[in-house]
Amino acid sequence: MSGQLFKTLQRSSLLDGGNVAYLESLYETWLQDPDAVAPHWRDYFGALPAVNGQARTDFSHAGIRAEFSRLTGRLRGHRIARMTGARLAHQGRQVRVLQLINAYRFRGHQHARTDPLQRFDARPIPELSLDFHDLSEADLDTVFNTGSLVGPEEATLQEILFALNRTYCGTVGAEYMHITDTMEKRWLQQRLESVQAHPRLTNEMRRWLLARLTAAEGIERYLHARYVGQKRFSLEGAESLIPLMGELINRAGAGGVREIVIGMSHRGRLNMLVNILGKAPAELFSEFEGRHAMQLAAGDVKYHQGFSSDVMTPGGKVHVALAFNPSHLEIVAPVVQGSVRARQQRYRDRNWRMALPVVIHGDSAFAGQGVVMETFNMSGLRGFSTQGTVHIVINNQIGFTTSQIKDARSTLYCTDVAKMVDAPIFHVNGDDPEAVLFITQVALDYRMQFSKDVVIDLVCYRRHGHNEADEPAATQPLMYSEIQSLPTTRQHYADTLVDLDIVEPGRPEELVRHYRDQLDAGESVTSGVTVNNRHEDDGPGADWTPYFSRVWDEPSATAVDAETLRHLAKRLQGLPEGFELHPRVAKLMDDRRKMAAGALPLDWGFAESLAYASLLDDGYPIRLSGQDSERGTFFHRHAVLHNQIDGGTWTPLSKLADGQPNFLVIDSMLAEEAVLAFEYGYATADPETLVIWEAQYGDFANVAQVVIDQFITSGEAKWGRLCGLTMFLPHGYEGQGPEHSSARLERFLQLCSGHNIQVCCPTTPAQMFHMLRRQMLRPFRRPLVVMTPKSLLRHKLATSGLDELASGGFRPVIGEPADVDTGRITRLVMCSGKVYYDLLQRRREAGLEHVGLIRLEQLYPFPWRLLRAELARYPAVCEYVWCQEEPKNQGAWYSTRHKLEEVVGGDYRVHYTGRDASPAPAVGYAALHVRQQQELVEAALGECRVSMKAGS
Ligand SMILES: Cc1ncc(C[n+]2csc(CCOP(=O)(O)OP(=O)(O)O)c2C)c(N)n1
Repeated sequence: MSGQLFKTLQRSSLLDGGNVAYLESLYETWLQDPDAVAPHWRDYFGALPAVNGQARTDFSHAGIRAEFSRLTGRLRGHRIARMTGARLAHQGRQVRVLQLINAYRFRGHQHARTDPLQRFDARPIPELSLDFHDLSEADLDTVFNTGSLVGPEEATLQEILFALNRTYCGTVGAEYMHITDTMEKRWLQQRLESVQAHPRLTNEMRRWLLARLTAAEGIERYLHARYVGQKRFSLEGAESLIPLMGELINRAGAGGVREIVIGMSHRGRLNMLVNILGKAPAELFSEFEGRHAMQLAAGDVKYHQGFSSDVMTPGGKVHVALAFNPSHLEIVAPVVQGSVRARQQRYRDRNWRMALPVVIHGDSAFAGQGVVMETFNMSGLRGFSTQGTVHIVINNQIGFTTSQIKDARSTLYCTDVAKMVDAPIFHVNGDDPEAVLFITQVALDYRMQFSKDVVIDLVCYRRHGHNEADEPAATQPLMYSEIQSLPTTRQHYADTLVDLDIVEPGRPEELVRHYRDQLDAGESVTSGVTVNNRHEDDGPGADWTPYFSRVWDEPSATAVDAETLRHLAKRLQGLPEGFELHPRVAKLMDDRRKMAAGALPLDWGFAESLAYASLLDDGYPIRLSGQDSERGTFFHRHAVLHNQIDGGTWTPLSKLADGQPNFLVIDSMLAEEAVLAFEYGYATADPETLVIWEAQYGDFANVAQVVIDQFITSGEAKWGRLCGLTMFLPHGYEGQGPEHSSARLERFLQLCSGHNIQVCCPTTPAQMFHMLRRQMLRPFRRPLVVMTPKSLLRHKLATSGLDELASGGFRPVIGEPADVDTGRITRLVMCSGKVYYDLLQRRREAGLEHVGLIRLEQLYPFPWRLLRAELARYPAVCEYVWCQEEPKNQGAWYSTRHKLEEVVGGDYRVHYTGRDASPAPAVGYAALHVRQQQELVEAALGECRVSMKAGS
């Protein structure tokens, strides 16, 4: 090996003269960054042998050092004698020139002119100075090898510096040296450093840029003058966003993208709607004038409205959807990911990347909100990746009144979080529209090439206050006096084009007038854009028309005949040859075999599997994600089996039949907010798939409360968006302490209105089966919140027979069985969830035959009709009781009591039995838990009147 390497060294032209010091420095440079050295050196160093398994990049390792000194020693012997002093000195400088090149690649962005306000002098970066590298002006005319710098192999230091400054310290600051993948870095260097790769802008393109900037500025000025003081969250100061988006859509279309979903918050949204998505200005004006169509239960402000259009591009039509967003500044990001993933799923047989997510951020929000990090963390996960998102930060260097540098972040840039996924980050001066255009092309091409996230940091400013009624100078006087003195981006660019004779004097003003005239006429100001804003046609392949029913209790045939169930159960048992299950899993599979044969009653996990299998059989794809959902937190699901011999996996539900719908059960990353938002986004883009998010324990749903409040429960009222998302929230008081007991049922019930969601607490496997099937088979889509069980998963009473799956349906109310003499019941206990089994057992033990039990399996929409019908079966009742495990201020009591009393009717009151009100959901002392549980059961059954609470 050494001999071979030695020959390589001898052959190397760079080593001509045999400078060992040079070789060593080159090696050190390579260790820091393999791309900093020429390709043949990269190959050579890469080929150095690992010693004793130690990576060759560990130069400190004695073995590597020894190997290396052997080689350099031999070289020294052969060549050094022939070196002249001048030659040696030159080689030393050559090494330092390569290090200087590297320094520009690493740190040039810090010296770049990316800030249009130029409030700070470009930072002096010592590493970019000649001094730092022991070089001087005297070296400027010396010719050096350029190493891996794209361009000629040799150039004077002066030329090298010119190229480096142009690439790395102009109006673009490119950060990419943190990327570990060498191919990506090389690709980016090619695009950034090579002059040929920079677009030669035609004059036509320049005029297009000016026209787009005129539009961006024009709409804001028009609204400013016409609707004085009304909030519009102006884009002014960041007008380059409009040509950026125009170019992005065009280029994406040309590159084969068919759908783009854009997520953005308030800033510049109205501008986007009119200038990119082609919303008719007249429609926007009528919203400013308060003349909305008012078709929705609540509606939303104009800068939260979603919209979609078909945009004609050189590659054909692209469906562009601007996602509805609430006021939370970043939560739409994971929603967009889910929506795009659903759309990509439709293209999966062709090219997943045909749907592209684009997310536009504010600088403060990007740096501040944790969900940004969560969303980046998703970007490479197999169940969540969308093959790369283009992120654009409207970096206006302020957040409402908060100063960026002092108070908004601890990082150098607001974009630093993106480095966690090795995303390249391009800081670009928003006042240089041509640079913005160039970087947009590089960013999009990178995403299309590598299927990874990329960030454009559009460094700009905010011309007005946070909103138009706000006075920014009150808190940022210096910044705003600077801003007042700046020409607008359009003006600046128009002057440049006039100076260059590309545009005739007077033409820019003509463009301004023309745009204003278009707005006056209320007509669309975009060309090649067709508004396609109908929910029923939500992009290619998504048809919502079958799901517009609003009747929640429309019957649906959820039963599946026993023969089909047995066939599906058999398919679920199939395993590949030689697949060895863990003994506990093998026992579970064996039990399921017996359940299908009628030898054992069905448990929860099996009924759930059969619900999925039968829905797949009916043609519905399924997607279930959550922490540890593949196995199931409580060891009950085992949707993915693991071969104990080779670690291979097998998912029986995806092996039911050839060509079956997609079944994906996936362990999610350990986050709730972004994951739930993702699944909401998925469900709003795909009515055909059963989409389920499962919390590890129900209480963790509160980490995603913003998704529940701002999307799941209110999305339809605000935006008319339908969504069939299902949430599994393990819930039940089992002595596990304050945190793992409650899914905070009360919070969901408080959010219920207008049949916006469904809240169910199924207590049998058959109920779970029918409920899940009902969610897909009914002609409407509404979110379903399920309080799922823990101990009931293995409770000997919480079982069902196969016949219960083969007949009947989901029962929102379950009273006493038909064979019970309900005429003798004088005390009726109503409850929901697992406490039913505690009541049942105690009633049996105590022989309390006068007590009847009714389960409310669906708490919302409240089953008025069914409960009334059920109560009619108990003519002798004189005491009505509600029993719950949750403390009185929690659970269903306060939101359900008035409904129960209305149904009970007459002078009857419904008495509360349950835990006293409490600030914590449950106690942490196991013994106290047991005592409380026993007391509330006895109180409900009327055994212990003392602790029974009056219903007031
Ligand atoms: C999660 C969240 N927290 C707080 C707010 C209130 N808020 C609205 S805009 C804003 C400042 C945003 O600054 P930045 O992200 O820089 O965007 P800009 O408005 O400057 O474009 C704040 C704090 C919000 N809408 N959402």
